Amino acid sequence: MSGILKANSLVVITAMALSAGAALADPGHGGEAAYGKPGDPKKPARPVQVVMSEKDGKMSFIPDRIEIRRGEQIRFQLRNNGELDHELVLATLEENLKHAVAMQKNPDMEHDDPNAKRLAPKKAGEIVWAFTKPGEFDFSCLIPGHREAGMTGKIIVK
Ligand SMILES: [Cu+2]
Repeated sequence: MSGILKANSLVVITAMALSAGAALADPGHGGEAAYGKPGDPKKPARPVQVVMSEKDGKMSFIPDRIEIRRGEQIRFQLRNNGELDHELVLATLEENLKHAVAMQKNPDMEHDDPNAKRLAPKKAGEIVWAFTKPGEFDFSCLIPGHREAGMTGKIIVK
């Protein structure tokens, strides 16, 4: 009995520690995330076009793999060619997986963060992001069911 209680409180403590870590990494709070920081629109940026769409029950980003040099600033030019709303959320894989669980509970959660953009069908938008650190990062559509249907991609910063 006490063993079970102990296990439960450990889970709670771990969850609290994880959410504290996410808050620190959140670029919306002025800090720099593991995957970089909001771009400076006055500085040069390499344009990268990303198209969102769905077809035959599959959803995708094209391309779904983007290579970037460390220190490069990217202007993601997003276009939703589908019939549904889509979004691109840039983060670490861990953050996006955790965020996806939060979205399942609150599907209408809106993102007003510099690392995310939600687009209605046939709309275009931009994210300008500075990739200051090397690593492999994730971009996904976190609208429930979309990541599972294929809307995810990888960013490699070298
Ligand atoms: Cu989507």
